[in-house]
Amino acid sequence: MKRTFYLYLALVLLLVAPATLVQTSAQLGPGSHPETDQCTTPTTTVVVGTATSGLKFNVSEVKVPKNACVKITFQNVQSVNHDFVVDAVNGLTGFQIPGNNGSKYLGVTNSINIKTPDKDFKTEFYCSIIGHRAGGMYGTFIVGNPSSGSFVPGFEILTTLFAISAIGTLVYFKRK
Ligand SMILES: [Cu+2]
Repeated sequence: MKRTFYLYLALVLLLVAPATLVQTSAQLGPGSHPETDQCTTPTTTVVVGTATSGLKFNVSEVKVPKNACVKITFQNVQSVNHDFVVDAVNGLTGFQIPGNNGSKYLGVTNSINIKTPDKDFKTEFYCSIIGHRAGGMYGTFIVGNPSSGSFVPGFEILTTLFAISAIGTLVYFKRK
């Protein structure tokens, strides 16, 4: 019976430990992520831009297929510097598309090809110019179809279930 308890404990630690590592992404500013192409033959093209004014993109969601080469084009339609950034996560290489061409901002369009991992998940895209993300310049970057793949929520449910069963086991052994 003691063995079962330690097995539970090991399982709980295995599942809870990664969940406690809260994903933090510091605002590193322009130039902190690679701007190079990750693949050469894109099968999908996604176009995203800034809103016509304010600290906003023109979309709140960007959806890309998983396990694919995707061309992402970013258009800056403001005379303020902006960029399009996604941090490295789940096998996706972090990248940055600048919204400037030297000191020119208005009407600047840049593209990069990214290679998406074979995983369904959601993360965040944002503008890395200081203060812009905090001011609301971010959105959801969706790879694949997380609702049908549901890796992250499933993981959280499992963690919760194991945590509950671990507490139950602890109470059971305390009473013995
Ligand atoms: Cu910005």
